[in-house]
Amino acid sequence: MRGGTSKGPFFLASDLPQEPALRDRVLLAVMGSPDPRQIDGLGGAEPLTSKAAIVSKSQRPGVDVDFLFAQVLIDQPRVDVSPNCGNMLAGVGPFAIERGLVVASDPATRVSIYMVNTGNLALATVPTPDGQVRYDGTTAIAGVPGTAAAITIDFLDTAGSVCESLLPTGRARDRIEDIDVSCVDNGMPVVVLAARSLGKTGYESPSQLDADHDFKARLEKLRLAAGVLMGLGDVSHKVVPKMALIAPAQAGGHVCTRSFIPHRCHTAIGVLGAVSVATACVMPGSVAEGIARIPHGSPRVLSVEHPSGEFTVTLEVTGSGENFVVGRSGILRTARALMQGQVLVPWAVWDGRR
Ligand code: NQM
Repeated sequence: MRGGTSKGPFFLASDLPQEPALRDRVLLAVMGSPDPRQIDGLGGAEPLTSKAAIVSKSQRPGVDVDFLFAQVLIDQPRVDVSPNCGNMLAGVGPFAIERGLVVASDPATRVSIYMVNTGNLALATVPTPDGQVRYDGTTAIAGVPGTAAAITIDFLDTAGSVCESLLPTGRARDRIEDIDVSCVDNGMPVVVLAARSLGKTGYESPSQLDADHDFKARLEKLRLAAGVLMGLGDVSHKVVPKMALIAPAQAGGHVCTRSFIPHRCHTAIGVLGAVSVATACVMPGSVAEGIARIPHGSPRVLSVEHPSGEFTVTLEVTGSGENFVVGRSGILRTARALMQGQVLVPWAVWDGRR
């Protein structure tokens, strides 16, 4: 399925091994990792198309399905299940309905989803006229050609998803290697910093940024140091925290971003990454002060600009200063079922024999 700006196989949990090491070997074989081209599998040789979703009926009271997200690394034989993915999440509601895990209503179905990776809840509303999932529609999202049916997703409790809290270092701003950063986890651990503090405008293209090896090395050094400060330990083999450069908005939005996931520049921005950046923007004392425009009202509606357009995040915010609290956040995505079938996994992967 395509979920938002990501794509990958969706599995019923009952079709995969329960044991994590064997499950990961199967996922690596499905996607063709490790290999920079993923030529021997279904992976698309870039992080946004090297993802899998594992879905099951939930045993939790009031929850419809459990969703485990797997980031299959491309050039290493590893699968990272530490963060979530708000894009793949967009496919979970339609998949759950089509696979009979949730009974559809007319005209829309609410699917409550427990995100196993981070232990948070999301509420997706999927258009289901006459009890059938409707994929076509008029909603455009940046990074996906054409239009499709809107799926709205509310995140109920994402503060401190992977880290201990919304501000994992306990501060809205830290100084690492002489650079001011804000470390925020509102669904995704992200290190937010002013593009200009690393000598960038923040308006460069992803390929320009990816081609600057000195800059990328400096960014990774900052990330490793931030990972320790955020309580994540040695993050050299983890896909979190992500890094986000910010600059004043250029196209009528509230802030402009270039995000790194974490080693390649995103051609758009991750869903929960955008929620965390938007949270940094409204957070008193963060590095976004003087860079982001802050909308008023409640919920706050922030337009986060990125290399291929913008991403709108709604945030419920109460209090100020030390009493600043973020509640529910909301986003809009689309999804598409692309194929149904069986992926063939070599026997050797299951029994370990070559
Ligand atoms: O932040 C990219 C994506 C993502 C993850 C990444 C995502 C999110 O665009 O919720 O969606 O950060 O690796 O799919």
